[in-house]
Amino acid sequence: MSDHPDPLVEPVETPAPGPEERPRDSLRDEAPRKLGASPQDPPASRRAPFRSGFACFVGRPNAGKSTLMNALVGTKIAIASSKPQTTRHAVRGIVNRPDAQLIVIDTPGLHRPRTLLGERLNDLVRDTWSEVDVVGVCLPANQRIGPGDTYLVGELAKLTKRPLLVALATKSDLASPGRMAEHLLKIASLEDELGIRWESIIPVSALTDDQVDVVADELVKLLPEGPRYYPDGEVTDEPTETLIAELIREAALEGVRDELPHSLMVVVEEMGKRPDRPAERPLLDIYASMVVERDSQKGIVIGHKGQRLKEVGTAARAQIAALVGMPVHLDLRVKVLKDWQRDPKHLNRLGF
Ligand SMILES: Nc1nc2c(ncn2[C@@H]2O[C@H](COP(=O)(O)OP(=O)(O)OP(=O)(O)O)[C@@H](O)[C@H]2O)c(=O)[nH]1
Ligand SMILES: [Mg+2]
Repeated sequence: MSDHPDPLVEPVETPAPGPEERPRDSLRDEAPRKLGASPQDPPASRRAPFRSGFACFVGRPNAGKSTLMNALVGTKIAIASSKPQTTRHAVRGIVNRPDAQLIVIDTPGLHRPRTLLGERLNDLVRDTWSEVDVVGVCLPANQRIGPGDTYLVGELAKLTKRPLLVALATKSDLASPGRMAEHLLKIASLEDELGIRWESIIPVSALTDDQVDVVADELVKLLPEGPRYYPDGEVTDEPTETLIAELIREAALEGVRDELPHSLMVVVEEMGKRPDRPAERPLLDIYASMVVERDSQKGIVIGHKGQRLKEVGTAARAQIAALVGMPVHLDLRVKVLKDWQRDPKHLNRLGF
């Protein structure tokens, strides 16, 4: 990774901890400490208590978790695709409101692991559960509740320090009213079946923006009183390099299938503003590698006469330019890292 200053992230002053702080735990400790009320906030006498805290979305792969987080935050922070297991790390999106700051953690879909990467992703999901105030369980309305879902909710039920649970019937635009009613009843019946309690059950469509505000209100209502953990206006603490690598991976996922989506990984090797450019015509140089596991996959990713690689580069470049707010020169290479998903050394080095 480069050490160029991150163009998206403003440096945050971290004041010394005050006496009235909440008990420490790791998520709250990692968040930059802030910052009291901002000048635009109404005076304390007219203010409802400020709420803040952490929620995570869980659900099987492809349930719509990342799309819902993006809709709540109002910015694309996590990539989404029709391929299962698109998300590979815990991505934080920050919802800033006058009355609250909600930090949403989007985790990978819980699944039956077939590789060491899969096992590590599942561990990451479980680690997150114990650290959040609320868990939003995403149960897509276009699919029946299956063994994967009951397993997941059953695991949540076993936690000793159990977070509050909200059921989200995602992709509501894909279900008829009759089908939705049946789905909601089935979700409600999980309470007795698995010994849990839903704080609420909410149908939502991130795609058509139906009830996304209701989800935000409900999650905020369940947060404790607390300070802003991140400066107002900040939407994520993901490093820009990571966001860029993810946008390239999203573009590369388009049109590949079978094992290849799982084998694909993107690393930004270096990036920086091109020197000697006039201030009004900046250009960001990005050198990135698409990593695959086998030589045969390399050929597919590059495509006939490099056509696929070119298409991926063009699609990613447009998204990245929108993200960083300046034109981008993207140098995209393809590398083979044999069986990286199963190799602890590779995984450690890649940050899994
Ligand atoms: N019709 C419809 N499609 C949706 C909605 N939300 C998500 N999708 C689609 O469902 C697919 C999966 O969405 P993601 O947000 O990537 O799902 P995910 O749960 O994050 O998946 P993983 O990261 O693989 O666990 C994508 O093709 C989305 O466009 C929705 O509200 N309505
Ligand atoms: Mg996802």
